[in-house]
Amino acid sequence: KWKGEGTTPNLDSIIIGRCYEYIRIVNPAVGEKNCSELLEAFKKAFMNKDPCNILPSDYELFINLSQHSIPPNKSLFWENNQFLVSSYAARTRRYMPLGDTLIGAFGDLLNWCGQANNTEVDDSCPTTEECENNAVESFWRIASINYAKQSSGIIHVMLNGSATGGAYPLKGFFADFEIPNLQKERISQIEIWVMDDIGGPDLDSCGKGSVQTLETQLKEMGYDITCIDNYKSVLFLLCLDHPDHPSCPVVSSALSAQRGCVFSD
Ligand code: NMN
Repeated sequence: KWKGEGTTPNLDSIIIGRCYEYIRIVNPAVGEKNCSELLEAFKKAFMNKDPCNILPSDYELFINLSQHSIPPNKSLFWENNQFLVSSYAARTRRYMPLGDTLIGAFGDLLNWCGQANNTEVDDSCPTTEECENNAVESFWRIASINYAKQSSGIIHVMLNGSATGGAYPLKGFFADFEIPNLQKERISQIEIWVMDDIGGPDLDSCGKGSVQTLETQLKEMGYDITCIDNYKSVLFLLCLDHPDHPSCPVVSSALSAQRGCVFSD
């Protein structure tokens, strides 16, 4: 039928589990929520409907019910490095990217769609090339818009300097749905981090290529911008898997401590 992956098996159970884990353990600051009610509102957006006729506004009730504040300085936007972002963010302990909000928890890494005149989910779903108004695309559009509107203080953006097609794609959720919805008066600064893959090509960096396009665009909108190439804190995380690679920092005090250990005994 459709070219895209079908609904993730056990979707309801995964979502209920994630929802309670989020409100009870990950981020109890969101307060009391009825996760069954949230799941019903989520499913109402797309169940029993033509899977190519789902609009972002169909998720409005779900978004309103699951809304919570994003603490200032905790927003982290990104393109082309979802897994690096989620490990760096550490489930809200360091940052709170969209995937680490309650709304994001309902969709992160999952897939879903319904069928017209049928109360079952489908085992194949339309891709955005097949139709733009599909259940997953429309969900992330409204989720991204809402997340950008809630973001304040210093805004962080993590881009991939080794991405083919540019670190800052001109078509993507960040460009199309997040930047236009940032609330300028609540934002003090935007800090861009351009991380190259370890051993990967250095295609884009601060002041060059598509990153320059982004910097110019944001400056023209009146934002105060800083850009950092291979921000050290994130680089340490990348280097966990490549400790001896020449582009990984040598921590001098750790080295002397190690030496100290060898000689002190
Ligand atoms: O790389 P794409 O899919 O264009 O989207 C990344 C941006 O859009 C991020 O800034 C993020 O806030 C938002 N987004 C996040 C998810 C997710 O967390 N799984 C999905 C789609 C869009």
